Amino acid sequence: MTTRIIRVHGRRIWDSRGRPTLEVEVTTAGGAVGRAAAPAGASTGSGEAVDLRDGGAAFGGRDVRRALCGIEEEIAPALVGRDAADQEAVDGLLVALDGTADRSRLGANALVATSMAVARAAAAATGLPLWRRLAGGGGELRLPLPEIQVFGGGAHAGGRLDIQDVMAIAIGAPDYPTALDWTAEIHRRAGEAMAERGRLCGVADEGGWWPAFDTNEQALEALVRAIEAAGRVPGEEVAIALDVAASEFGRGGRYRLRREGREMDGDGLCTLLLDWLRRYPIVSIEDPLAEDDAATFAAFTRAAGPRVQVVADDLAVSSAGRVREAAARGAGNTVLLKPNQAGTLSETAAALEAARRLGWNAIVSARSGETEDATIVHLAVGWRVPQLKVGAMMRGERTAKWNEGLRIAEALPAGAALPSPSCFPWGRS
Ligand code: 2PG
Ligand code: MG
Repeated sequence: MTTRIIRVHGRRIWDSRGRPTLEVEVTTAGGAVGRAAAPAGASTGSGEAVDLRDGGAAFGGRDVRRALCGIEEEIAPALVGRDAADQEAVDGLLVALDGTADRSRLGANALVATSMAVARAAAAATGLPLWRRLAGGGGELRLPLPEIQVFGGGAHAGGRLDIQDVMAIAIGAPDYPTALDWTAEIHRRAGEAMAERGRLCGVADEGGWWPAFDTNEQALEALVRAIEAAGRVPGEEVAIALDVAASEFGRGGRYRLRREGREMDGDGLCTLLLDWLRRYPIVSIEDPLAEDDAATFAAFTRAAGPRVQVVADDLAVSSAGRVREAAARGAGNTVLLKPNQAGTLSETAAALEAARRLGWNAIVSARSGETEDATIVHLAVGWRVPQLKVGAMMRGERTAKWNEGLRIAEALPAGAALPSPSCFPWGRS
């Protein structure tokens, strides 16, 4: 059997925040090698699978030597001899081996790198790119619509904005390369305008500009101006997506907008966001309320209406069970899928499946701490997820993903075509 695993090798490498992370290489009997690396979040949901980090003084306690030992001493011996082509069995074994509910014994970082490396090895062994192997039969494959960061904030930019991601979605772009072209120009224009006003501090964790705004709303105004300066029509060709990441500044129903020196309850935050929805071309809002405020999250989802994409990240943490709970409450209509929140690919796929059954949409997402690993692009294409969130078109760990999409486009029967507008809440009549 060419897909039999004969070697699992862990390696300590570096992520885009200059922190240690894990890479795993899986070799099969046929000589195929699959490699994948673990990303790391900064604004993590409390229900996420947990990384194993060393603690202590070095690298802020974030070293991964213990997790690396787990790969070499426990995961490798358990996986050797198993079939890389049976992803569910491999992932089930990883979960059982870890033995904890939150994956903290071996670490979600060890598990996700191994799980993705096994998938890549199985694809390599059968001579297929991963996206094609994941797709199996079924319908047409398209590249995902990019959700691209222009301004960073929150935990990714020292709290310079309260909201975390101010992003552009090229909803009117005819294809994937054009979506990148339009957004790159918007990103450039936004940076230029900020520099002219002396409001540019640098680049945030995901490659968006690290801005000096006085209010959160100034970021929305600046993005609309950048869209226009790039020659695009706001709301028709390019719209705004936000990740409010409200769990970062809200707890127990109170929300503190430090940038603006004001505090409000959940209803107050809803009112603020609904006002933005009326006045700016926003089509998507992620984590509008905190993870401990599901009732207000649901109230916001109802008030925003069916044409606005309301994305559950911290609330659903790529977990099938939590997607079901959120949907039962009416909190959100779209799930953000980050494999390391779940721990393994099979669990991430289960969250996608749960979302689909409930009529929810999905977005595959990178983390704020990334590597050059581009596996998530293959997941988005192969799993037919219509959107991808990776950060900006700057910083190598981000371009690694956007550029992988350009490569995949050359092999897709539909070329660089994007999903039909009817795949998205804002495109439905
Ligand atoms: C998010 C991600 C990406 P992090 O909140 O959606 O923007 O950030 O990886 O820090 O959780
Ligand atoms: Mg988020």
